[in-house]
Amino acid sequence: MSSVDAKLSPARDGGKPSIIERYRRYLPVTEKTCIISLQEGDTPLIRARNLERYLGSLKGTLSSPEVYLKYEGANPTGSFKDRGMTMAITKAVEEGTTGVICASTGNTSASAAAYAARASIPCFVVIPQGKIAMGKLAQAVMHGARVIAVRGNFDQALTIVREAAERLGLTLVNSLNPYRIDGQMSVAWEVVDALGAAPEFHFLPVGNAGNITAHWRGYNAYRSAGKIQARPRLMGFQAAGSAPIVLGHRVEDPQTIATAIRIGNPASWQSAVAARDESGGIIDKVTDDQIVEAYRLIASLEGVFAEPASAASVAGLIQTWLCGEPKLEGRIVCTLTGHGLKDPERAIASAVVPTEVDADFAAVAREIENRER
Ligand code: AN7
Repeated sequence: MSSVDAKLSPARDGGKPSIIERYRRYLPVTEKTCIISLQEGDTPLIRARNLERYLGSLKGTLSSPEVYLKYEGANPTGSFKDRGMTMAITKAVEEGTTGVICASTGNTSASAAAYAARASIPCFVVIPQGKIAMGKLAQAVMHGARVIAVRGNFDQALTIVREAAERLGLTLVNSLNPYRIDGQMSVAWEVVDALGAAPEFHFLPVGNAGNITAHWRGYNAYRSAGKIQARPRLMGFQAAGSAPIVLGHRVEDPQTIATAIRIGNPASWQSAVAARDESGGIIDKVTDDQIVEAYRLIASLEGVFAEPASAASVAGLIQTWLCGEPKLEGRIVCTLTGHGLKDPERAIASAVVPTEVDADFAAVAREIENRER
């Protein structure tokens, strides 16, 4: 049993209200529910005017659509997973769980570990050995999760944890857990609350496909509640080497530098296809080169550091803008799913390496003058 205070509420404790408190009426909680929160959500929605000018320059025009970045890296553990995890862990505790388990390409494990620590419950995470970014592994171990690295990929890890949850009586906190999707709907609500309406297009990366499912359900819930009429077209992007939904078949050995979305058999495949079709959107692929290019652009043009998988949304935006189909107009939101600091090794490999000089003024000044030329 967890030792959480039944009255726990971030707002009551003087913090900012958690998403469960803010969106209580759309979520399966009661007044009695003890909320496990790290004050997730309420992330920045950043107008990307430099990126807009860049898009214009690609076509030699000054006009471009309005682009906004929904920066999910600003969540407590540095990714959008916290929106779903606050719900999943809150409900697991409410239902008297003995412990939680997940498979992960990294961010789910970091988030599960943090929220489980806060709830004082055991957390087991199964990851593909050698294929998760260093920052994410650091988080899982620091928060006290039991980390098991399997010699295989994410899809194999997910199969194993589904069986483990069933046979060992643990609560599965992958997005197969419906409470994860419930919490993740809140990203769409925040976008609408900020813009006053739904955007025309919403771009996002697709891996296990829980998040595109949640975005769509979120917009639909707001429409049912009468908050919006029009809904956005959802524009999902997979990495070219891990693009099962685009190809229409499983990928046995998925590959991409964007390890977060290195997934060959997405759990929410059907609902992602439904979100695409019902919204009149697309699910397409972008290459690793396009991902790295977008990753650098977001950081250098806008000062927003997102991890490579997140950049698939902006890579998809650039690709769609260049090919002209569908025609982009109105307001466009790109969800940037995770923080760039999660994967410092990729950042350093993608950028200009620092110049090393002697520790004297003249040597440093020479470098500064060189750069200015
Ligand atoms: C930064 O952590 O699947 O399509 O195990 O970490 O909802 O899977 C992460 C996925 C996009 C894809 N961006 O979202 C995991 C995991 C980032 C991510 C995705 C992930 P889904």
